[in-house]
Amino acid sequence: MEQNYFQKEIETMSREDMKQLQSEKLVKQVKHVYENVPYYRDLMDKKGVSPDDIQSIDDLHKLPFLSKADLRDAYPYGLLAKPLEDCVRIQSTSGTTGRRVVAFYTQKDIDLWEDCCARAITAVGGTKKDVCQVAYGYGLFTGGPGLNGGSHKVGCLTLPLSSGNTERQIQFMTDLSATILCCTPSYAAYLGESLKEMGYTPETIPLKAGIFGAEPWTEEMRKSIEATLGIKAYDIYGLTETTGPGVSFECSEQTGMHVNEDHFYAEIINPDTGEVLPEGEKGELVFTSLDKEAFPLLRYRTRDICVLSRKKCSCGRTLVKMAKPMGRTDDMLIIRGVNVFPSQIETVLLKEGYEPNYQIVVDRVKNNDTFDVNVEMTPEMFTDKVSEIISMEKALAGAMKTMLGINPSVHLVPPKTIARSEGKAVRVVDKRKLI
Ligand code: DLL
Repeated sequence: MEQNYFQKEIETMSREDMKQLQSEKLVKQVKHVYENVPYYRDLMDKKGVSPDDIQSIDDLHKLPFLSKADLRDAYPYGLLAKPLEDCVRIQSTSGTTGRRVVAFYTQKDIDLWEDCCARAITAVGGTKKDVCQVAYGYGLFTGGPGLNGGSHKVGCLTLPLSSGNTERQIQFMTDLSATILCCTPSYAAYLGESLKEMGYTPETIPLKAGIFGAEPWTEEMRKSIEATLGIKAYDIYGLTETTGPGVSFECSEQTGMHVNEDHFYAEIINPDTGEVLPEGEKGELVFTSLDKEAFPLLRYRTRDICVLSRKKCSCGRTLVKMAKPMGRTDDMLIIRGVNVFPSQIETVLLKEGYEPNYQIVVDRVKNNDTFDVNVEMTPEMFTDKVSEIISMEKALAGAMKTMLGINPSVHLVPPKTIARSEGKAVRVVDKRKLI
């Protein structure tokens, strides 16, 4: 029978049935972890909680948290819950300092993960008639392999381009009439710019939808990508520690991402106290893998700041929704004592008519923070008249001051002088040594 990746019985399940399903899975999962992961067993013993104390999802709060520091301590095999001979794959996170995070998968874990990505592709209207261009990186990064697997499951013709080589991306996209594009939002914006320069208009670009994630992006950026490429742009979220992309995905309503909560239970906590917060309150997102076998993290602290909502969704799905992450508890910059999120800068730029091509440089000179924002002028606004540039810089700095509460030094630079990214954009250069 043909698989239908709108998994109606799960995705539209009643709240009570979902809670029942999650509870059954959690009870089993806690036993599995306690018996097979000495590292987590120690944490549970220290907290004085045993598998018998976990009878339903309502008992989840009794379990200890895991964080990136635990992953580093237990590196590489300390959190593995299955014998190595049952594992078929690893994936790893890109570029954090110190030890990398290595996640393990059994074949069943890969199937589960690819199912989640297939649900995401289906939610943007994808079917076996689509041509799906996967321009996330392949390899250790989860973006390429995850969406590639999801695209196969849906039955799309999959173009495994990986990231980079923009000329080749555009050639395949236009020659083979790709209809769905999967990549980071910053790379989607860059592809859009390149297509425009080559004379393509939104009407002549074959794409109809994009599945963009792996980094923060704003509503303004969504609108700008949608206009340039002539598509609907959907968000997708995930992290290596839980599987990769597809932990949550956007539907036709485009107002947040449905969490695949039959596999990943989401909580929002107060990052300072660990207290679980009620629906609708902003805090740190925490995930529990309910049925992963090899690397089943319980109460993993993502550091992403987020809000959950159970408001009725017009798409019919009942899966809880998470907002776009609003920053991270650990990428938040504190400049001259003020909290600054790069996404706030992006919002100002797009509102003021700039493209989201910018870089924040923070330094400390004589015990004072310096805060510089380099911003590309668009070709339309480009000028070499110093007086004009100075007044544009002043206006932009004023708009940023209004948003942030502190004054940056804005430096306008000619178009195309800030390095473009084929993966995650490097938005912040923090030269301060604060630790
Ligand atoms: O970025 C997995 C992924 C690949 C997601 C492709 C979506 C698409 P990591 O490299 O482990 O995994 O990074 C995970 O990236 O904790 C968030 O801070 C951030 N992130 C992921 N998706 C989004 C998104 C992949 N849609 C970390 N919006 C997460 C904002 C995101 N931030």
